[in-house]
Amino acid sequence: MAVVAPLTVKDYKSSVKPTWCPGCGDFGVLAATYKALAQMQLSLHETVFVSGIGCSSRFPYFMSTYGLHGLHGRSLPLAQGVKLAHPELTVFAVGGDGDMFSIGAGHLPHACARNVDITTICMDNSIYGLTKGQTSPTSLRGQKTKSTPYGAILEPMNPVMLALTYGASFVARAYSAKPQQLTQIIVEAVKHKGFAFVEVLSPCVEFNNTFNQLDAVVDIMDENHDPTDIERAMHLALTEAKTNLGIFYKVERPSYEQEFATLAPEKSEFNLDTFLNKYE
Ligand SMILES: Cc1ncc(C[n+]2csc(CCOP(=O)(O)OP(=O)(O)O)c2C)c(N)n1
Ligand code: SF4
Repeated sequence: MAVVAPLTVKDYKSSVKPTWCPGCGDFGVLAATYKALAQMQLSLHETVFVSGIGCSSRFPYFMSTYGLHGLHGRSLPLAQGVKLAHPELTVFAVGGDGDMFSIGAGHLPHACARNVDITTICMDNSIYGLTKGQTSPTSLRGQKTKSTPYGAILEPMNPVMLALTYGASFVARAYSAKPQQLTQIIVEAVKHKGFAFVEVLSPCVEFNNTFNQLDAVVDIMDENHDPTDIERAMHLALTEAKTNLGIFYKVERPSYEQEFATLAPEKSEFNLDTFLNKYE
């Protein structure tokens, strides 16, 4: 019997060199993702990265898995579609805070509630990087950007709080400069059977370099946080004095695919053919 060598980090790297600025936080997210995939031995031909548009959305080019670079703000519907058509695949939706909380914000509540088994990684740099530095929904109040030269007027959105409120079954926050924890969170998010939302603080060194401001991070996993306690998860998400990192919430709930299968017991194989046969 032929012995198959285990996949290494190198196997997940594509031949395309990342085009990000030197020092961009997204490099840390990419490296942690390679490590997480190698740790899980995910097969290249059964893994797909789906993105929208933005610097962070270039991610699929740098992976040797399958990838789909979609439209701005549409990574979530595309990724859910891929998963429903091919449930055997491990599917990721990746992109930036502009992509997911601005133009694509309408998809987030439904993706959280629907609970399709995909992993979402939002590289949050609180700025529009690709278009050269405009305010995003997570920009801080007072933040000076190309589109708010006198300072942003609005309070920032809180992605972790949003995902908790929308009913996501797995919610975490990580930091691109803390690669070990980030790798572990990605592994746990993929293992989770349902919609997993991971916000990754991933500074844009060109237009909003917050690396120095993110020193006061606290690992809630070290504090014996019970991830099934939604009230404490919300309390930790709302804490402003420090930046909490870790798995805020994780609960077992049937995925959309599982729920659907119970509605069509005579066709327990859930795939696109179920629909196509029906309408032929
Ligand atoms: C429909 C549409 N509207 C606007 C744009 C212009 N645009 C491209 S990327 C982007 C925002 C990028 O910010 P973010 O999603 O946070 O990603 P980052 O570049 O910071 O990683 C915008 C507004 C576009 N490509 N398509
Ligand atoms: S502009 Fe910002 S987000 Fe885009 S690659 Fe450069 S550092 Fe990264």
